[in-house]
Amino acid sequence: MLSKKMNDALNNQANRELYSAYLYLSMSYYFESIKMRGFAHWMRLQAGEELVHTMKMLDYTAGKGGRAEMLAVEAPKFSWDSPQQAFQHVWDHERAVTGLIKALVKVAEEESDEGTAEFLQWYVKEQVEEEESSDNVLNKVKAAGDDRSALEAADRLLGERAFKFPRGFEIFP
Ligand code: OFO
Repeated sequence: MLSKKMNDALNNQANRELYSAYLYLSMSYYFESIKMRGFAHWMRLQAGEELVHTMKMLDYTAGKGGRAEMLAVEAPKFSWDSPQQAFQHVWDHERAVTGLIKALVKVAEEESDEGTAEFLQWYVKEQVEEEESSDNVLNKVKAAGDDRSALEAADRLLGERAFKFPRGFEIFP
């Protein structure tokens, strides 16, 4: 059984994961609007991953006798000045999320909830991957700079991304 403090903290983090999905969808439609369809595709898949992160956390909460609660989702930013600014935002955002996950692990430890601390290790590892992939993409976009044909090449490359459910979890088992 989860403590109330742990239950609330998990619901708050699930809300932040859903916000991440919302943010990346917003970026996806921003890229659609500037006709960079590969970047839009990459962001759409990223939003899908965030939805998986959200539901995995809510499922865990409910499965441990807690109550999964849908909290209000903040509206994300609507537009960016350039692809580089958007991908910089992704990188900054993912680093901030890593901080939130670490804080959540701390709550589990303070609550002497070893099961939740262990469950959260999945997110700790996932964040390492999220930071790596966003850093990678940011570097590609930075290298392209203002060169339109280099940006279009990066756009095509990111457009090849395929959706993979994150390790060991599918939304619809
Ligand atoms: Fe859920 O990893 Fe990004 O935010």
